[in-house]
Amino acid sequence: MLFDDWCHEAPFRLSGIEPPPSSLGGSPASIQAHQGAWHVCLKEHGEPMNTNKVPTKPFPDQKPGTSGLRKKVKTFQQPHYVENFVQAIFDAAGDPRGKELIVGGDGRFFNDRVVQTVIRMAAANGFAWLIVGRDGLLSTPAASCIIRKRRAFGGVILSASHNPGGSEGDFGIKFNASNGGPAPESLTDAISRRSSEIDTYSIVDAPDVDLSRLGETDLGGTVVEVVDPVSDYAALMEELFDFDRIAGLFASGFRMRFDAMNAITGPYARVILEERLGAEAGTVTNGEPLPDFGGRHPDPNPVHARDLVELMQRDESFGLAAASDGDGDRNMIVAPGMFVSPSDSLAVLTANAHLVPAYSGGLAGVARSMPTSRAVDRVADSLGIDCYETPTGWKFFGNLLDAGRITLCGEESAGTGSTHVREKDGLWAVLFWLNVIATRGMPADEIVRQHWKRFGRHHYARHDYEGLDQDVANDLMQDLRDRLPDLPGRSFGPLTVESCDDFAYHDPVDDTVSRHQGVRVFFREGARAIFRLSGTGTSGATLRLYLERFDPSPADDAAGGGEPLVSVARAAGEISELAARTGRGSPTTIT
Ligand code: VG1
Ligand code: CO
Repeated sequence: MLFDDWCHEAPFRLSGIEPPPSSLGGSPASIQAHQGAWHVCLKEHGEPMNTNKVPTKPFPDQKPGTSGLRKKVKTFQQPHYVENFVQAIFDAAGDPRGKELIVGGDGRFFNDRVVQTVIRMAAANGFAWLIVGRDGLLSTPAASCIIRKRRAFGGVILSASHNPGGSEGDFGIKFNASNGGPAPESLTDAISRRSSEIDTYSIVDAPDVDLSRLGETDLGGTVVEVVDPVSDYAALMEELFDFDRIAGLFASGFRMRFDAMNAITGPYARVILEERLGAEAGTVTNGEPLPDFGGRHPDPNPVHARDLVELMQRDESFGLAAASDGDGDRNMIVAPGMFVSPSDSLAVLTANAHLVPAYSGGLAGVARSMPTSRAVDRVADSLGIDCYETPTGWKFFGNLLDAGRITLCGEESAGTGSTHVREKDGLWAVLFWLNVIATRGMPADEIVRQHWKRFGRHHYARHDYEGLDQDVANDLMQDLRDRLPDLPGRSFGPLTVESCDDFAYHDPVDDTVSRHQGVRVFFREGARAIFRLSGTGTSGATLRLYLERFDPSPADDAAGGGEPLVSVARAAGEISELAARTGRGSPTTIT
């Protein structure tokens, strides 16, 4: 039978939704092409449905930041606001007809409404197949996993990640491309351009799809398939890590606490840690995704998850504590008596990667975002592998991962990831730690201390100045850039500036250049201060000041980065005239 004939009968196959047999003759030849053509064929033969072309006017503020478009819920609730941006994505990302799209979000307030809008618009724009997480839920790394597994066109992820939720909080939309990773800058620029000229969007007339039941629904020839959000992701984790060994660790009485912060990771952590690996019931706390995250700020750091740090100071029966953020891509690791800085965590995982089945064959290279401490650089050096320094945000790692130049990567903001998906991945990092602890048979704090002994310690802290006046923050950064040529050789207290620059990244894979990614000041004494403005905030400006100081022979105690960084913070304050310009005597948050 020829493909075209098979296609002709497709309406009769809709209820069964079986792919064309690979034995079909005629073109297209490959299975991949068969799948695509089959989707087109379903599209042609499915139930006709009314598609509306709705006139609209551009909004001036739909420019994606570090990770997608993030605004107050109220902004997204304006008529046409969501629709305009989603149409801009579809217009900029390439011809959607006959393609497959993954849709889901972190469950925050408005997720349930926007997911239905995206489904109706995707159907109107000609997508043939939509994979939607049950109840509209998908963690960011799980979405990336499914895009890759299904070789989909891409994914629309509804999340403002670590930003607060609820009706007064934030919402966000991001698009991930067919490699599973955040849209690269060229695409986010194109989306933003399109949003500024848009005059219509397409949407089908249809009732809400019931997302509470697994299975398929036909929406004007577009198949909406509701899937379990956890199973593909859990299966991938099982391939990467030694689950038997980790289960053995739990069976021997190892206890841990995982705080899902009433965000998306609860269902994932329950299945993987408690059901598959046998961690005791109650290991996962705050496991129910809630629209307002229970009123907490789903940003896993020692401030917003202070109780975990305190637990690990006082209760010796726990071997590890961890938390993730709103959309499940960040990880916070707390060892007995010790918060592990994310920069250190990346370095420790890199140094121990050979103990994990997925990485036992060696690492191609590693990458860290520029503000992330240079701890991992030392490990890369000792392993004889390349270490890349990228701007903040996951979109810059994608090219390096796709090109096979790196295997692991991470950021100071609690993001760590690898080739397994194209996003940072919170639970993955926790499983990595568990695999290392189980294999080395050593407590997590001891693993970190030994790491410092071998490589030295990079004391690290980030000072955030939130809610600044936008102009004040922009002027501070501009004046700082203007003064860079005069800084080398000048002393600030005990520190002398060795060099400084306005960080620009030259992507070695596609040759694009990204400028103004933060100001770096290096001091002769092994210290560094970085200044940059956040690209994820939704009110005023947030100035991030990143402080680092290397200590080649650290004391054995686990005390945080405070003391060694005092002089670095002072020097940074003087250089930028921080207090005088912002009127702030101290940061809003220190992590
Ligand atoms: C912050 C972090 C950055 C991270 C980004 C997205 O960006 O600093 O490292 O990649 O959030 O993380 P910014 O521009 O505010 O510094 V998530 O988990 O909020 O998507
Ligand atoms: Co996140």
